[in-house]
Amino acid sequence: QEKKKISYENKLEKVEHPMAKRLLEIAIEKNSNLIASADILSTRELLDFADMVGPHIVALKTHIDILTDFDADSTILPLKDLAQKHNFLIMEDRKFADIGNTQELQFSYGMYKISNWADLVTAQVIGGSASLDGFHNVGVVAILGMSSKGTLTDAHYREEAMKIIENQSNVMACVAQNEIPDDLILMTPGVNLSDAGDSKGQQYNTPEKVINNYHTDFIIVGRGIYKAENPEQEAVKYKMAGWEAYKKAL
Ligand code: 5FU
Repeated sequence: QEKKKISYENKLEKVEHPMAKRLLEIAIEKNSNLIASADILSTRELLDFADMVGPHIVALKTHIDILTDFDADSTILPLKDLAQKHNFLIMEDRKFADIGNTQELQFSYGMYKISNWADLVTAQVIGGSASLDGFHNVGVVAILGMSSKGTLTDAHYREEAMKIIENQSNVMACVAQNEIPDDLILMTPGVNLSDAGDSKGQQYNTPEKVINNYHTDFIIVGRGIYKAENPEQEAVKYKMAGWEAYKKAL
């Protein structure tokens, strides 16, 4: 008999990080396992997008450094208001990949001051265990495996990376393209219902495939939603596809 996926309710009992608990509670409340990646270049469009898809997502994933008009007051304050209005978390996909001291500076200083507003941040584990220690009051989402063609995150890398991740109390989730232990949250990007990839190495799977095959907890969808003619309608479509696949995998 095939192994069943663990439910969000059961995972809620296993996780310890407060941000992990919040994320799972939101999933249960909204019947959604959708994280929208808002790879959008202007504040106005980012905010409009967040307001549109907000009711359907558990988290909005940002690449804050691609905004051409970032401003703490006009970008972050309204974004935080929308996160509260629609009950989603803000996940900054910074993919930190340096020594601990530098990462701490990048996390709290410069123009973005990520530590002031992000609920979750992504980090590579390439710098080793101690490099992750400085992320306080945030949920760290560790990159275990990447979706791009030719990635160096092969089985050996992932095995070593997983040792770091499992012993790091501020890590609450992994980004990966494979199944992971039940006490961590799994997020999977590279999800699209109509494309197989792009011309720059991205590789796509359907929500059903990543939930069925990897038992992923959360699908991360970028262009599939924000490039659609009607992003709200498309967000609903991905949310329903993700939730149906989740229920079937239980
Ligand atoms: F860690 C990863 C990864 O392995 N693949 C990714 O695609 C992160 N991503 C991010 O998810 C990437 O930086 C984009 O922000 C997003 C995927 O966007 P897409 O438009 O759905 O391809």
